[in-house]
Formats: sequence, structure tokens, C-alpha cells
Amino acid sequence: MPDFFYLNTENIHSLPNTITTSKIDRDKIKTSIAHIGINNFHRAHQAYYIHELIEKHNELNFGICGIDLLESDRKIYNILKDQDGLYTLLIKDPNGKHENKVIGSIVEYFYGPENPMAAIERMAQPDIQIISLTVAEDGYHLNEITGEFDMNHPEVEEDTKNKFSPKTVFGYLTQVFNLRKKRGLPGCTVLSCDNIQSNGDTIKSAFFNYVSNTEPDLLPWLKENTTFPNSMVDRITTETRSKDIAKLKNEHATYDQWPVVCESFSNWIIEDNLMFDKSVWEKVGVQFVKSIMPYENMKLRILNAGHSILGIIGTLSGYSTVHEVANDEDCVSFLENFIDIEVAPNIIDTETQDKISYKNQVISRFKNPYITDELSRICKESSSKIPIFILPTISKQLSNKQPIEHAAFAIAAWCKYYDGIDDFGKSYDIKDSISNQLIRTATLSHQNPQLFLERNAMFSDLITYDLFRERFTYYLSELRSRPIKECLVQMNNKTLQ
Ligand code: CS2
Repeated sequence: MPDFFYLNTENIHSLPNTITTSKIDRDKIKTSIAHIGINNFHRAHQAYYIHELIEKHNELNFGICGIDLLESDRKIYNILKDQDGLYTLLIKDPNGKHENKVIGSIVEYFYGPENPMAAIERMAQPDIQIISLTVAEDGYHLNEITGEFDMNHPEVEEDTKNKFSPKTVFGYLTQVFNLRKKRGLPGCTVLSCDNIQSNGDTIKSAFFNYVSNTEPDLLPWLKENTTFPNSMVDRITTETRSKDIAKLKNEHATYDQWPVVCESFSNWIIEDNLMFDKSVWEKVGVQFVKSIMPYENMKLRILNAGHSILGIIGTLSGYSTVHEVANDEDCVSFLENFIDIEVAPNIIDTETQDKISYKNQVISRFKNPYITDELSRICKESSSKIPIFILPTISKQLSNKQPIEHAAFAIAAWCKYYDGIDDFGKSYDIKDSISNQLIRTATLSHQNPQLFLERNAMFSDLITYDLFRERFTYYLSELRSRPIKECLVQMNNKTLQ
């Protein structure tokens, strides 16, 4: 018996019984979903739901064809090819119950940068009924100020010139639907699974904007033949560490080049606007609702904003994982006060959960000791996250003449974050597509604090409010003169009074 087995179709039945494998004959699975952006989150979330559908309900018509569009996706594409699309999902329950489950719902894979036309052709085939995507906040190319699609973005401009070797999701989708229209084929559902406010409406308007500028004749057909449901997706999924790979290999005799670690909790709510029978997906707990708004507001403004805040204040306090900072009472009280005082008044309960129980549930999810969710993952690309997760709360509070103390403190801490050094003098990496700009404005803010707000377009409307400018300036000076711990304690005490 070998020391370990490479994860692939041939070896799947030789894996030890600490690994859950499926008995389904994967050759029988028919593809009907093309998913753009095979990242860890997709593999822990949608691909998991589809796996359950196949495995537990013998629904074999929802296989996933993975499509990667970015140069940085080459590694996952090669690994999926190597492992016949199989990978291990390491599901960690906070009570210590863990499952190592091999997921088999991704049955085909294409790599756009190598052969864009092959990916386009595959998505244009009539068996594809859903084109879903997780391309992250910056994959939508939205203008920082207006939030509208940015037709002048360099990659978008390039796509208008090289229609048949596109780089953006919009360039790809245009060619896919051009082919479908030309061939008299039906359209399909385009399902965004990103953490973006009204993600379906956002991709629809960005895409229609692109099409009306590039292929206006396609627009009427698209309006008739496609739908773009909004959705709310939720499952905490970490970046994979070499330790996770080694543990699987050494303790479970399974060599998976890129397993995925996630929590046991998961949630997927979709607006009832699909072009296929939703009752099938309901079998595995996908919920369909008339309006997604209360669900997404609750999730983006409590969970995602909560993550960003713990990420920033936790890094400055010298922590490195969400679990560590979520166990620091001063940090958590600050977060709870932010949610209770500044977020809660602007969101409503959903049909299934009230805001307070959601907040408590989120905080206990953050405390899961088995999930090593690095603060560096949370803080990565904050420049596209903060405007979605935190700025709407500030905007609402200001226009309702309500307090913004915690949010202003968080933004000041975010500015200090770009100084790159924590309270113990340790430096950390800053990963953001506009990190140079953020670091420069943070440096300038030592002389003139407001430059951080003025030179970052995302604060556009907010800087017209004196209160926001004043409180930001005050907290930035506090944070630069004392350890963040002291500032947090003071904030928490003041809130108690
Ligand atoms: C996180 C999310 O990226 C982030 O900042 O807040 O990835 C979060 O873990 C997921 O949205 C959970 O569903």
C-alpha cells in the first residue's frame, strides 16, 4: 500500500474512510452550468451545493463546467485537470466535528487565456442553462465614484478592440450570446455569486452598458432571452495553507494539491427569477425569495463589514487570524456597538432571522477555532470591499443625522492600516490593486489627515459632510498617538455611558 494516493478518478475508491467519497458514476453527470471563476469560495459554496444535489438526490443534470479567465487562475486550472476536477472540502464545525469530503461536481474545465474561443464556444452550447460567476468585486469594473460600469477601464477598452480574445467577463458574455442568437438557441440565466449589493442587477446593467457600446444589435435579444437574478451567498472559506495540504497527505493518505477549508455553516438565497425549475435546487436548501434586499443588506453590512473591521483593527492590534481577534473582548465589543448603533437602524429583519440573532450568529461563526482565516485575506482588496460593506452605512447614518462614531473610527483605522506597521512595530503586507495610491495618501495624511478622504474617489459624497471629516480626523490623530487597544477601550467605555 502506498503512503498516500494522488486525488483523481482512478484512486477515489482507494482513499481511507476518513475521507468521504461519492459512489456516483461521474460519467453520467450532464453539464448545464458554466461557472466563471473557479476560486476557493465557489468550490466551498456552489460546487458543494451541486455536489449534494448529485449525491443525495441523484440529480445528474447540473454538472459544472469551470471557466477561468485570469492569468492567475492557471494554477487552479492545471490542478483541476490533473485531479479530474476532484478536490477535498475540509468542512470544520465549531463543535469539533469535521468532514473531509471529496467534491465531484466540476466535470469540465476551460482556461480562457489559453483558448478564449474554446471557452466561448462551450458557454454557447445549448446544454448550458446557467452561466454563474464569482469574479470578485473588482471583476465588475465599476467606477469608484459613480458605482456605474466603467467603459474606460483599460481591460474593457482592450476588449472592445479584441472581441475574439477578450479578457473581461463582459467581453466573453457578449460573444457567447452573439453565437446563441446567431444559431437560434435559447438564452440563459446569468447568476452572479459575488458579494456585491444587488449583484444580479449590477452585472446586468454593466453588461448591457458594454453591449450597447459595442454590439447594440444584440441588446433586444438579450432583454428577451436572459435573466440576472440577485443572490446572497454565504460560507466562510479560507485561503488554503500548505499545512492543510500536508495534513491531508500525512494523516489521511490523500494528496490533494489544492483542498479548500470552510465552515460548516452555509447559506444561498436567490431571487426567484430563474429560467429553470427552482424546486430542484430547493432540495439542497437553496432558498428562493421575491426580494433579496433584506438578506443581502444584513449579510454585507453585518458579516462582511464585521470581517473588514476585525481585519483592520485586528491587524493593528497585532493579531493574524479572525478567530484570534474575535476572541478579544475589546475588539468584539467595538464591533457589536458598531452594528447595534450604526448598522441595525438601517437594515430590516428578514423573513427567517432578526438582526440581533444574525449578529450573534455571525460573531460566533467568527470565533470558530478550527478555521484559520487570515486577516490578510480579509484585508486584501479592501479598496473594493469597504465601499460596499461600510460606506453605505455611513451614508445612511449621515443623511438621517445619526451617529457615525464607530464607522469613522474604522475608516481612520483603515487609513492607519496603510502605514503598514502594527502597534508592536511589526510590518505586514498590503495587498490591493490600488495599494500604491492608498499608501501614498495615508503617508500624506500624517501632515493633512483629510487628504486620505479627498484623494480616494470612493469617499466622493461623504467628504461633503463636515461631521464625517471631523470625526475621521479626530480618530486618526488618536490612533496615531496611542495604541489601538487604548482607543478601543475608550470608545467602548464612552458607548457604555
Ligand atoms: C469576507 C468574505 O472577503 C471578505 O472580506 O468577508 O469572503 C466572507 O468570508 C464571505 O462573504 C462569507 O460568506
